[in-house]
Amino acid sequence: MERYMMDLASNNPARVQLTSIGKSFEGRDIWMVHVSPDGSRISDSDSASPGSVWIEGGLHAREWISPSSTLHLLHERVTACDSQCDLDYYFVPIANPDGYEYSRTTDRMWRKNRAVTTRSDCGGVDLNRNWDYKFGVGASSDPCSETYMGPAAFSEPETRALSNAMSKVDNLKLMITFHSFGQAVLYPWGWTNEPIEDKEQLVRAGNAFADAAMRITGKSYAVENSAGGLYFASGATDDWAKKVLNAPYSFTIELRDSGMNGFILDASEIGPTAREVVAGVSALISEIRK
Ligand code: 0X9
Ligand code: ZN
Repeated sequence: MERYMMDLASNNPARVQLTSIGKSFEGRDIWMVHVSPDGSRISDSDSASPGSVWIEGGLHAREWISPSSTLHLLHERVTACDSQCDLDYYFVPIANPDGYEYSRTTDRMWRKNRAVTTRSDCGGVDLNRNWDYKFGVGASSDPCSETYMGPAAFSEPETRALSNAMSKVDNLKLMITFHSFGQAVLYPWGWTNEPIEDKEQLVRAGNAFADAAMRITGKSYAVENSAGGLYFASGATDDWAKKVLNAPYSFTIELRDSGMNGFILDASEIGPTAREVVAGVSALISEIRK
């Protein structure tokens, strides 16, 4: 995956830039790929793009379909430039590289990062409970829990790197973090059941993703509020991007599940899931540009 990102950057020097936004707990690079607008699409070369899109993948270690689909989407955005390549795209396909590696080598069902905690027998912080907005609501303070929020908001190098880089993005219009499983487009809030004020436009954009996915593969995605549709959970990427960065559109998209164990998909699902994501994101962006 790293080699793919490096090759993409070196083969497309005018549009693709690869940067390490920081190191993980164990010292791995966290890579961000910036895809700039295609120059030919912008009439005035001095003018800024109409907006930026941030795509996060792999925050949870065992959700392998997330980095995979994120890379497919990245590939499509670079190689199949269409009416949407006047935007700036920022991709972090493997937001939790230590966890991903640990899931590959040691414990397939690992979720968190690989931080050493106060408990020698229980490591790891749930990076989707560690963001600095409503930290601690609907999360666990027990290091042995799968949803351990960590000792403090942004205690983890991964969430610090991600939030620092996301904060520097100009004119952030859309944030999507890909997770699995459950086939759902989740919109804020995750920390409260109070309906969000711009619910209508979030649902409209979410429906555009779901309708496109249905058209392309027949799979159904529910469009629902994080807290109501799923469960209370705070300190996640979506609520932070919406509240702190004021990104008008912020979603957690839960990708495919399968019959046996939703996290462990058959390899034959990789291609179709990626096609759903590519069609879904493209439809979602078209909808929000209206
Ligand atoms: O619980 C989570 O972190 C996400 N589900 S997962 O099965 N991939 O772990 C959902 C997060 C939804 N967003 C918020 N609750 N803010
Ligand atoms: Zn997840």
